[in-house]
Amino acid sequence: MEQLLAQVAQHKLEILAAVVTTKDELEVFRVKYLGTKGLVKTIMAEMRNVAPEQKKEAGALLNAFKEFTESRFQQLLDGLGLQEQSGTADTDLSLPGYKQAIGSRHPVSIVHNKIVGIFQRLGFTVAEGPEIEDDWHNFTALNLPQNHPARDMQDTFYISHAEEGEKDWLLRTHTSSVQIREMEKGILPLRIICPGRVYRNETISARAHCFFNQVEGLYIAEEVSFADLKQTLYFFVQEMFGDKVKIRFRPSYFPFTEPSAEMDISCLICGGSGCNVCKKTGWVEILGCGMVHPAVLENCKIDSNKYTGFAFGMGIERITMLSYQVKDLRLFSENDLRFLQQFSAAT
Ligand code: 2NM
Repeated sequence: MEQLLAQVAQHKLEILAAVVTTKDELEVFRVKYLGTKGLVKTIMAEMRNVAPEQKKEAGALLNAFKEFTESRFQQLLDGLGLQEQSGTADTDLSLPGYKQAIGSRHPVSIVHNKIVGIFQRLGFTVAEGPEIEDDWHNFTALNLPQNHPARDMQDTFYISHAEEGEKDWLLRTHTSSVQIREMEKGILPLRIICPGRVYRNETISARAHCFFNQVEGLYIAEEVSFADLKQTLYFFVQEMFGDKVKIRFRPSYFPFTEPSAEMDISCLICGGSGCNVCKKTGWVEILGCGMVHPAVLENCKIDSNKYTGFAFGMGIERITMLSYQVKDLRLFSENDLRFLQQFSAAT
């Protein structure tokens, strides 16, 4: 019995250490241990030599050994199966690899960069400022005193209501507030563009959103004229939309400019013959502009007898819609990949 125990232990080690890498090697293992003349059968035959009072114990030992060997066989078989799945012979090395998804630039970002690039070539520098503003920089300094009816033109998101002696905080409704901050610095001449997100309390639709992006421009120096404004904007339009595009100015009103105008370009879609985009007029509005109101200059401690300036403002989403024929503004903020992936990653 002692001898039998030692033998079984020895064989178990051997079986555990067995390695097979092919079906043939596995067959050799099977014949050697589990075949009709295999080790398990041979050692089972040893039962004959075991004393009767030890038969029960020996039987259990040998049955366990048989099960152990069978399960090791199964283990080796499973191992071969796995190897076959990852086997080299069936691997097609010419298959393309997994594609890494690369992000694309947002269309508003592409157009933003293009607009900024054009004005930078004219000598404008980019100025930025806070999105949370006070009443002075967003309204009062821009010639919209308290209770001025023009304040109703912009539905404002207020984020606090001023207690005695405190400020009213709001989300800027235009980036003109940044231009006020720049003018207040008192460094002249000034030639800046202010791109950035602005907020208005509007019902969201295909044509309006409660936040969007603007680029506003400002040029202040001695003897800046409306002719300078026109030529600057004409250059911008040609660079942006091509040299076949025409422009026209219509008189308008903004409290911060006098005179004020709105600028149209000839319709990019129909070339002026009339379509849905231009509502059959042949023209589409793209920006507002004017000569900076003397009161605005004085609010920023700039001598309005010495300095004059022009300013303009446009919505980046609007220019993007015209450039790419996007018909619904909501697409810009919904992050639908089917929309976003249509734009190139490069620019
Ligand atoms: C517009 C239209 C016309 C404008 C005016 C100023 C400032 F600060 F100089 F007074 N910044 N931007 C302006 C003028 C903006 O947007 C449609």
